[in-house]
Amino acid sequence: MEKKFYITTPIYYPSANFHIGHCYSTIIADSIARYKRLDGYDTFFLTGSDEHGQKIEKKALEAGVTPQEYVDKIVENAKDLWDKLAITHDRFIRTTDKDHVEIVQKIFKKLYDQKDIYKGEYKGLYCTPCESFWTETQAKDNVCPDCGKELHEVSEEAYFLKLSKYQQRLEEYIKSHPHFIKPESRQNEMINNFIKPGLEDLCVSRTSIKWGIPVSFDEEHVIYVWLDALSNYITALGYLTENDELFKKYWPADVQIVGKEIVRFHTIIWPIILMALDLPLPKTVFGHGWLIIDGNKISKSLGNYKDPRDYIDKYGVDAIRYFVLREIPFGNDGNFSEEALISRTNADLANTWGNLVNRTIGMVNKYFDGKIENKKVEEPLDKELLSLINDLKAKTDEKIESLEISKALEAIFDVLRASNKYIDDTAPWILAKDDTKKDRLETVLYNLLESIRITATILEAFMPTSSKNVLSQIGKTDSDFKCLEVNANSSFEVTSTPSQLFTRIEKKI
Ligand code: ME8
Repeated sequence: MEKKFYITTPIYYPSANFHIGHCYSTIIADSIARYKRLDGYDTFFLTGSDEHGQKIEKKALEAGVTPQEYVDKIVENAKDLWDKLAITHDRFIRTTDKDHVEIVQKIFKKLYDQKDIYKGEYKGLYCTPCESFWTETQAKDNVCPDCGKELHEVSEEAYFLKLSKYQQRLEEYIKSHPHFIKPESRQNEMINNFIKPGLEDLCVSRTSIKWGIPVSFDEEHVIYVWLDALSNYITALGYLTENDELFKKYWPADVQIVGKEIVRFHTIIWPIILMALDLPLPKTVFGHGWLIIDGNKISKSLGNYKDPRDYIDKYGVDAIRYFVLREIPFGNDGNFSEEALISRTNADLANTWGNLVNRTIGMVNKYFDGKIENKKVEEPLDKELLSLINDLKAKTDEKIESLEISKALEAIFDVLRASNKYIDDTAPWILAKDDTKKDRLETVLYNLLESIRITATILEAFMPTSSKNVLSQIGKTDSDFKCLEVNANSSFEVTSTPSQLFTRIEKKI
């Protein structure tokens, strides 16, 4: 059977330009998608924008443009940002896309016809910035549990989705599918804090908002954003249309990446929508932690951030990708600071990876005019390095599977560090002084080039630009995941004009 893989990011609100927090989720998803593609999976990677709702309506009004004009501009900016970050999504879905709008209307009608959606009266507390409704038990002191802003009471005719009907089935599902919610700590949080206290039916339409998808059979109502937004993961694949090959091929999603504050929507409302539609649930919803600046979440409402392009221009795209992937451990929050970014770039990218590539290519040019093959004059100390290299792909596979990307990178950098140590231990400059050691010297450099080839091939998923540069400097243009063991019988011709991969950055910000 063909190996397939479907990964998604949240679709972000284009209420303001995207910031480094949005980049973080998208870089994680992109790196996993790239890794899977390189590993032979037929992969679909979806990202996009969640364009409807009151918040966008208000922003557009303030800016004196229509909501559509407002979001068009931000989406254009977002697409440029994803280009600059080397993001390889297969589709950028917008909730204003015609196909999405039509399918959401069909989903709503289907759920209404089968009585999972019914008409009632909504009374409750609403947070405008988060576009979330809260119950009195959830919202203490009349403030939003997510953003801390004041809630207002609203009352209007509305349609509701019967969450309560699926409550027990959902709880059983979560308990019997330990990979559904990751990290595991969030499973208990969902069950104990949200499901066990009882699920109230969810309001899925509003009459007070105009900027949204109209309910096809009751046009006073527009579909309330979470039903509209969550459906993107299946509308993007042509669910309920004649062109549903992508849906048949890729659904259910393998990994849905979301920030921890929206795990609740993705592991309660979303699975219930899917259950009601009689569709399988995503295999894993991964709730990652937040990037923090000076103790606060980087956020549009706090405005505590720079345009991510400023960092990309200053430090390079791969340094940014590496930093966010390496610095933030599985599921935890991580601090985003330029100082930490500079330390990581200097220690790992310039001093470890760049240095290894530069020293090795320099020696291959100096001692062998740029061309070498394996002379197989082995010594016991080679074994340790070679087995570390040969075990690497199995380790990174395991860490990608468990979504511990920072550990996958750690394993790759262990090999790079061991390779630098191998240079110090074998001292090629001493071997070069002895003519009888020429074949040993060539074997040492061959082993180093194999280490560089294999690590750069895997690193292409995370730092595509620099990895391709390394591979081309050592005369290998194909990054082939099928050849990730040391090849005893190959040869290399390295560039005679090596360029530095990463330069050390002075700590002046
Ligand atoms: O919630 N650190 O959109 P949104 C890490 N439209 N990740 C962050 C972050 C930070 N400081 N700030 C934002 C929405 N993110 C909805 C989603 S999905 C059907 C609808 C990332 O623009 C993280 O992935 O508020 C978070 O969940 C998402 O951006 C929120 O983006």
